[in-house]
Amino acid sequence: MNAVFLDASRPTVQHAHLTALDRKVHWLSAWTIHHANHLRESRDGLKVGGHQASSASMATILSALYFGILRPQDRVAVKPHASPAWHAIQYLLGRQTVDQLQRFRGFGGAQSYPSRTKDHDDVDFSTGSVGLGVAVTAFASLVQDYLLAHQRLDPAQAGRMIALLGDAELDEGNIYEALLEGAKHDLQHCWWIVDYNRQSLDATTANRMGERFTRIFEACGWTVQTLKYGRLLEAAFAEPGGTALREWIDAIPNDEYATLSYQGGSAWRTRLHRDLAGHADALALVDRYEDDALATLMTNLAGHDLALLLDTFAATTSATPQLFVIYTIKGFGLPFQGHKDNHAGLMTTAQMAAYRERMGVPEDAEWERFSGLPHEAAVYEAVLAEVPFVSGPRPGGEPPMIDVPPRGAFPVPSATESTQVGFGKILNELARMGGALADAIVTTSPDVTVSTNLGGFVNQRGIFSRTEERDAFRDAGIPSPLKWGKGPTGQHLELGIAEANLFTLLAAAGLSHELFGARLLPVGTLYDPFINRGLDALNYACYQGARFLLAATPSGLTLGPEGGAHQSIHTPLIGMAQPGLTYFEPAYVDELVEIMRWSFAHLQDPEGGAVYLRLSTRPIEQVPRTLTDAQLDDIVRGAYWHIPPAPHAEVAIVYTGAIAPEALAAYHEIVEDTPGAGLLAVTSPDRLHRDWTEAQRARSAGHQVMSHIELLLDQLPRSAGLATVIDGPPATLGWLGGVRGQRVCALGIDRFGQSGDLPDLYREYRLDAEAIMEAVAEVVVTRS
Ligand SMILES: Cc1ncc(C[n+]2csc(CCOP(=O)(O)OP(=O)(O)O)c2C)c(N)n1
Ligand SMILES: [Mg+2]
Repeated sequence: MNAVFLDASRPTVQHAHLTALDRKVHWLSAWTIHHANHLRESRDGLKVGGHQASSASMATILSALYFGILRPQDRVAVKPHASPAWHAIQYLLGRQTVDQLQRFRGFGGAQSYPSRTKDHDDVDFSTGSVGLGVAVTAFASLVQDYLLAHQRLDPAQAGRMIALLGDAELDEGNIYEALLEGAKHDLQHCWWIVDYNRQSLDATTANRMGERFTRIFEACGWTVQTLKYGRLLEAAFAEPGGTALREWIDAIPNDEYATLSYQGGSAWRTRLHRDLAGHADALALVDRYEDDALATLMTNLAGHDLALLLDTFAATTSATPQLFVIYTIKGFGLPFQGHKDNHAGLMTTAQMAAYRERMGVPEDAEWERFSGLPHEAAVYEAVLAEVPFVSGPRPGGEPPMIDVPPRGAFPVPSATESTQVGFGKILNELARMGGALADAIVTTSPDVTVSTNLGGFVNQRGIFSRTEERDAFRDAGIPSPLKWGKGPTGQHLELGIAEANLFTLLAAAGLSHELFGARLLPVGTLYDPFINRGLDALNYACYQGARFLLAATPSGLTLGPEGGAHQSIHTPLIGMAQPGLTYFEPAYVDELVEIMRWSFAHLQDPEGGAVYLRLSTRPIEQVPRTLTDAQLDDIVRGAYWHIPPAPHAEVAIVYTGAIAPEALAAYHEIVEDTPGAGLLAVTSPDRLHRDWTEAQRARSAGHQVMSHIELLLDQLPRSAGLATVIDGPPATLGWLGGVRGQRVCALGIDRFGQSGDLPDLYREYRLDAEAIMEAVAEVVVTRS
């Protein structure tokens, strides 16, 4: 699995060249940030920022990986605030332009934190919200195992999934959720490399966690490699007096070590003389070093020793997941190294000039790739050309689109059905039909597979596990509607109850085509209220452009007896507000069929994205009808006239989702008094709203376009009112009044729910036909 780059016959020459390149990484990352803050014109007075200390802390670890260890198929999530160091490496490798570095944190330039979608160089995983980049590597590894087992990935193209993280990042709970899930799935080929500088954003971190991290990871089956000291220090420890020196440095608290690292040589000497007063050998050893050399020795931690890192990584060939805890100093080599306040610290112009001198970079050659290095550029070009990471193409790409079966291939719903049951039947039918689409689907759920109706699909396609596991109940002849056997051909990934893991897995699986060159169509289910539980991970998946279908069910007050803890309220607004995710909430199963057909195409469209279906367990009477092509088109565009208005209509009732029967009942009540009223079905408030704002933008750019909702509402007189209703926030549909300046009364949920049956709940929360009629009266009667 490991390509060892270092040529054993010439290790010192190779090391020297790589050390020189590593120096350049340190320099360029500090300079890029300096340029953005001190040299580029500022038009708004805002601090630009960037993290010189965090980059310096990790630069050598990055250099070791990218210049010596990684192969094209390895994928890395980089500690967000080390992005300047990462971009510097890409620049040295010829994969990033100087223009991008010069525009770091500027519009159109290299992003503050590595971004798959916005950066121009080849970011594997976006990072920024700490913890998520770590977890996604575990799930990417699981997806890789899935593809290997399904023979959709050439084993020679399998890589290591690597996360580079800060030590304070280890406080993020989602890391441990991923750790537990990884253990269940026998995670492999995953490395998490901790930049153990013992500093967070605010301060130096506590001493007490070090050992515990080791125990936690080992308990989950990981190998923990702790790299503490560099080779200079190790050599000193081997000298007479070295043992006492080691014991001293082992015992010193983090904050005191950091303080001395900041203060430098004479402070080290004073302190060592005080603490090692009885150890003549040790003091003799210490006094062999001048102040600067003593500071270098005492800060010679493993994370700053390139050769040690190269050797350690190259020697790690096991498939077992690895946690590397690598001691470093935050701000290493910079004037604020070790200072507890250095997280956002920026070198002053004078400090930067001194640093430039120290790094041997000539003035006006700050951006040159190899300026100030001992050899001419051709030497380093030759070294870089041999780097295994650039030895071949990276896997991934845009696999061919998979056709979606025609509408007629899907089941006809029963007379009375819920969208959740309809969803299960559609997937079940897809599994039964077979073909490329069914084979590309991978379902997943955080322990709600059965209760979200994925059972039919799972029964047919099986649960994934790298090894065969039999279903003991089935073997014992105990009747159950669900087969729970597992094996390498299974297409369902069963997760424990941790919704963040669901979204992180959907992020990884939803990027399978780009990461591994194999297209998957991930379908995840969960209870709608628990979207909140994994919201940052959902946002993270969307930010990376991951493609997945999320079915959230049950939703809303309509859940009834389950009560307020399970009744989702504000998820429609999440669906509308979340970029990269298109939210639908159909009422009828024939609508759902079309929306799912559209979704499977949208997941594969280069301009597409992820989809969120907000579904319900409420069985509702279906409308016996054959939808026309125009109606089908309207359904996926977000709305259609369930009952079109007459030209003189005074009002329209607008509804979304499982509340449709109440809207219909109210409609039939009011239509006598307000003849010609319309009934508008909104299947996607999100698409409708987005289309409207896009049309406004297009018009301001001089294009004559009308949005779908404008065209629909154009069929109503401008004086007609709108009574809107959704089992969700009233604001989801309330904006419709603004489209053509119509009076609106928006019904919905804006208080916590509670247990009850639907008549009681709909009455209490004003979702019943009576409330809708009252809303109609409001907009009709008060019309001036
Ligand atoms: C979820 C989240 N919370 C807070 C932050 C703000 N933040 C960025 S870096 C950081 C501390 C990082 O410390 P550490 O992980 O040890 O990294 P170091 O800079 O020391 O290498 C914090 C709190 C964030 N990016 N993401
Ligand atoms: Mg830290």
